[in-house]
Amino acid sequence: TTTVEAAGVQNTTIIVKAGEVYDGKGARFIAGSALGDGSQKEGQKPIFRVENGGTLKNVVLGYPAADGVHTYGNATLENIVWEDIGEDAMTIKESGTVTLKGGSATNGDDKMFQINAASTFKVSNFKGSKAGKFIRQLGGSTFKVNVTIDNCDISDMKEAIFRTDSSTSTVKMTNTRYHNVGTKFIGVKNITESGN
Ligand code: DGU
Ligand code: CA
Ligand code: CA
Ligand code: CA
Repeated sequence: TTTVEAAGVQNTTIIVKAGEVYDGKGARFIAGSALGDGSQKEGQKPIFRVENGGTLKNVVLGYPAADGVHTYGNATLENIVWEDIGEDAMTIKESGTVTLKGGSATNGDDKMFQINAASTFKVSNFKGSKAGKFIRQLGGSTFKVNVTIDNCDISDMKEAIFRTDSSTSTVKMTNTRYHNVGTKFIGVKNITESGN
């Protein structure tokens, strides 16, 4: 299924239902005040919610982007451009494999990608710049997250590329260019790197 809703100011979250493909064809979305102001205030709503097996592609999120994109289960995110990061850009809310390929994100105060459930997060061919952390596993959580970063360009992170408090979480970073990222990995016990 391909659904393109009207682009522009969103005052309700757009839901990409289980198994559905949502192709924005390059349309640009921003959050209305009902979703949030894109500040560091918690509890803002996402512009997109992607349910299990859903695909979101070819969309631009502009300022203010509120709580960005939330995923529930397995999700594919392709060519998503965050012109600005709101409270955060994307959150894994429920366990699954989340694959993010292509696109970019910039201008965040703290987290770019927030992981709130045991999951596999695969990011490739993505450019991330100007935030606190490229990826943050929920503070204090001990579930396992497997992160793979391939062919990315990561720059200007105040703190880290991936920060976790879980001794079981892992990261594999390959063929990635990075610059000014603070401490590359914080709290990660299992690190594999090549070609960076
Ligand atoms: O106390 O639960 O920042 O999903 C901390 C909060 C925080 C989350 C997270 C998020 O970890 O709200 O945006
Ligand atoms: Ca937050
Ligand atoms: Ca958030
Ligand atoms: Ca921002």
